[in-house]
Amino acid sequence: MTEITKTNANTESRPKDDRRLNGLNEIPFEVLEAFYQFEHFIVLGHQKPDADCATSQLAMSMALRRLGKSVQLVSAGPFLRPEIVEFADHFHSKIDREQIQQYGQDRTLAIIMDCSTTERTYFAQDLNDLSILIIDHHASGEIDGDFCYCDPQAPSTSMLVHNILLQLPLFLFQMAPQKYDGLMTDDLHGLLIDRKVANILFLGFATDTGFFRFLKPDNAGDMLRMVSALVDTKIDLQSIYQQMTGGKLRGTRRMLGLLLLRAGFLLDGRLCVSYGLCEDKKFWEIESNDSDSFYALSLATQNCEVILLLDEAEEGLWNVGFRSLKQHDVGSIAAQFGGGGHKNAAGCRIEAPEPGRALELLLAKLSTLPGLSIQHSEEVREYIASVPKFQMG
Ligand SMILES: [Mn+2]
Repeated sequence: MTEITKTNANTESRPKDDRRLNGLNEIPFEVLEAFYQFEHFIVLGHQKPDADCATSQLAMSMALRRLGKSVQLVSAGPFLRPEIVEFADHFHSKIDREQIQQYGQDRTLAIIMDCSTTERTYFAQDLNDLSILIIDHHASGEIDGDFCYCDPQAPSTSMLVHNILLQLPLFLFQMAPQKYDGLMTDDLHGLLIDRKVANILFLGFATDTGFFRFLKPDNAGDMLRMVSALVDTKIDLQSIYQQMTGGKLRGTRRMLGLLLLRAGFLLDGRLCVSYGLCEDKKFWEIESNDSDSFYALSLATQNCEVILLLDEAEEGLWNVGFRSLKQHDVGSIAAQFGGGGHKNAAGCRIEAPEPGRALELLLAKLSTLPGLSIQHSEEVREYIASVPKFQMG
């Protein structure tokens, strides 16, 4: 049996697959090859996984196991969001070093998904001696991988996984026809992507695109054509929507009311600012705010274009969420505070003794965005001054 050469396997002998994704970057040959060469995979994502991260990890692990690979599916958690709670049991909270020894470091690949640094997985020190593949769709931040399939045009990491799962069977078959004989069917799409995997991938896609609405005009058509194949497996879109949006604790509804009551609609309502404190969460007995609903309701407000939500993580430490419409690049603001995200959705953490001070720092930076001259606005100063250290009762 002759070995398939790189050029040969990569292009010429690859039959045209009509469903192959067009609106995304080509998967680098070395990335596909890595799935062929490595035997043991540690599938990681960022801490505090969202649905895109968790589903990408899960779908990738399921596919690799179907291909006869050994997989450690690992997450630092916590699985706080209701839409991914049901996945938590599939994940280990630690990397099993013994298994790595058993397979050998040179046959082990760590896949880091939905972020681009080992740091964000919480397992950086365990990964020093391993080869690393990054699969991510975020633009900001450096990339520390030996292999990388990163594409900022992709609406979700799950979409990149979807693309890999589409192309992998044929690639593996071409690399080793005898070993992967069973992979050749007419329906390449159905091989690794059955209804169960389709459900999982679609949830990741749906959450990161806000059920399609964050898709970019440039490649929305391609993306929708691609997920149509997931929908063809007869997944139930209404239950996925309910999984994505439902199941929230009643306390989060009260807290949402509080965030809306506290919101300042500044600069003719173009900028919406609000904040939540640790003691609020304690009072309403919730672990986290339903910030997504706050963003959706605020962006639905007349004139509103930019949102800043401050959420106290612990004494003196604040999680900051930004959302924006149109040209406002809040990702660049978050990046200046060491955070990340996209142009219209981003986050960071800052230290400040009280919310008013945190807002001052953040608004000063937001003021550098074209069309948001906040710095000299009297109403913004007034709003900041009005932000108390809120006391319940
Ligand atoms: Mn994502």
